[in-house]
Amino acid sequence: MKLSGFAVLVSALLPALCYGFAGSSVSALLKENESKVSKLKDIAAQFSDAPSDDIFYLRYALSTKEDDEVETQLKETLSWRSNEGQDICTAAASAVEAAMSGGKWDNEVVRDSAPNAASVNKYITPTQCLTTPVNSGDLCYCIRAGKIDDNALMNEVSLEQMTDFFLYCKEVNALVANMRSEQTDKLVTVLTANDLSGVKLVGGSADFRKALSAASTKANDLYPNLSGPTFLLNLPRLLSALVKIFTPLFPDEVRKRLKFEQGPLKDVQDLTEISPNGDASARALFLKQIDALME
Ligand SMILES: *[C@@H]1O[C@H](CO)[C@@H](O)[C@H](O)[C@H]1NC(C)=O
Ligand SMILES: CC(=O)N[C@H]1CO[C@H](CO)[C@@H](O)[C@@H]1O
Repeated sequence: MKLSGFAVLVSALLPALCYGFAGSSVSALLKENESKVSKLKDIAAQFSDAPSDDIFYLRYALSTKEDDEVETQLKETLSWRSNEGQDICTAAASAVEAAMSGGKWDNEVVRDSAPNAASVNKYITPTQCLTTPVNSGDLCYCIRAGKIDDNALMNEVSLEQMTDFFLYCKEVNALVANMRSEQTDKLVTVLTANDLSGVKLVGGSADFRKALSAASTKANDLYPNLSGPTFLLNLPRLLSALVKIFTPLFPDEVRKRLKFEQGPLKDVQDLTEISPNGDASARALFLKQIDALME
């Protein structure tokens, strides 16, 4: 499956324990955690449309939280998925299925199926926002908020609609990560490369930032064991001011795992260059830089 250009907006970024979980394969983890997974699946049976995918439950089973906390978290997720989140989850599932039906990833259908696509897609395209596989087998969600006309965008959509759009992107990423985990027998993580070049210190849309933040907080609960480190790249000189704007967007646990770096994506004009169908040398450099950041 090709993920080139699979564009999604993320914000959020769950904590990752250090990268380097070279450990067990998905099949071994499923086996060792079989009883926990099946207990979680029994709980899920009370909800309509609960996912059937074992890896979805495995990510809960691997939680370091107490069992009753994990069960509560699962119930809350499933309740969201069958109520407020239902349209988002249904749209994401059919989009991913349609995207793969031709044998190679068709990103357009994923973009077109997003909530409020008609408005949002005018402002957010794969040139500023895309998810691409990296050498480790994980997915890297790349975003350049500074290249998005957030004020114009937020004139067309509400804070809630924008949040739904981001949650849809996270659901698509989660579905793809679980599918690839199954195919590769390695638990796939979603890394985030947040390129801050061109980001405005003042004048950006507060609602856009609030939507990122709301989706980030929600996703932290909805997708345990999914998100890896967040790289904050190419921070302009006015560093401290920017840090103040950006870090409150992230939940506490995430804040601790933010990594500031210069370099990756710096000379990339358009993010599609780093996709597998993009510019071979730009992609090779990006992959090398991400490998270095993950060490
Ligand atoms: C998922 O859980 C495994 C096992 O506890 C852990 O090693 C890995 O780092 C976790 N991944 C993320 C992204 O939290
Ligand atoms: C509850 C449980 O069985 N957890 C196990 C899941 O698999 C990991 C990795 O093998 C074990 O370390 C856990 O104890």
